[in-house]
Amino acid sequence: MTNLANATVLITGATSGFGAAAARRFAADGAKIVLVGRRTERLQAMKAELNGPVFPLALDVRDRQAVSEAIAGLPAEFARVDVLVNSAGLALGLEMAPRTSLDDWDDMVDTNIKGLMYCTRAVLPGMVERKRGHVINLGSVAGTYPYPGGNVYGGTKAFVEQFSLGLRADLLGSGVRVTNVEPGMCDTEFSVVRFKGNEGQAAKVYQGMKPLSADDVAECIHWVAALPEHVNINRIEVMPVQQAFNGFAVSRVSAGTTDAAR
Ligand code: NDP
Ligand code: 8X3
Repeated sequence: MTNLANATVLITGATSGFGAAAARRFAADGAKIVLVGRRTERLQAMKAELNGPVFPLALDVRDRQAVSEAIAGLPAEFARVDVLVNSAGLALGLEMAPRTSLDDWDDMVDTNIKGLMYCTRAVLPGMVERKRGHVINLGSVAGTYPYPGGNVYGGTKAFVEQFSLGLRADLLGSGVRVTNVEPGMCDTEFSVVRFKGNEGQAAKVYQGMKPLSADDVAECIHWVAALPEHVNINRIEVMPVQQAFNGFAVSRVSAGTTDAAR
């Protein structure tokens, strides 16, 4: 197995959900953790909670220059990133495409695609030079299976899936591993963010079913990282037992009359 004690693990989106749970899981192994997020008070609270070497890094992953400078400027103890967990991301809204907000679309592209690209690009040269490392991306089942209102969110996660496979192609022979973790429904702050702070609407998403927990997903993230260094899990798709698939949707009225009602 890969020894994660003393490994440096940089986690984006570490102030909540999967990122925070992953930080706790890797810290339990004795890893050094770089916590990335925008909410500084949360970063400080995580630092206080985790026992061991932790470097809180307040950063907006959408800011290309800030990402590159912050990662290049990490203190020596945390500078050799062994594992990057790209968890910063969000869905905004569940509107049908003709009515959705372009600002929301921009924000999802800027965070889920461009932010993830910037963080990945910043750590890759060091990993390649050291001939070891692991990039673990948070994709989603939404990157593979479409659902109404998932439009650009699903598109960003399809990018993450294909980008992850493309990285595998580029990094062949480098010793660097890449995994796309693709969860289904998980009750984090994800739906509260998607519904712009409407906690009632967010709670309805998980009503009457048992979603994944952030710890369930952190266990998957940790498992792929802890496997022996010659083993690469390309994709790991994980859903709650109470989530599955539906049939294709069919419009039974003449063209042009229904879909406008959406
Ligand atoms: P949360 O909302 O609980 O956490 C999202 C994290 O992303 C927060 O720590 C937030 O920190 C950070 N973040 C968002 N925007 C930025 C930004 N611009 N710069 C830096 N950090 C940012 O959601 P989850 O933990 O559930 O989601 C994590 C990832 O997993 C996302 O990519 C999401 O799309 C994906 N996912 C979620 C699923 C779910 O059902 N929950 C299922 C499948 C995938 P801060 O606000 O402090 O910056
Ligand atoms: C989050 C899972 O199904 O809400 O990526 O899109 S879903």
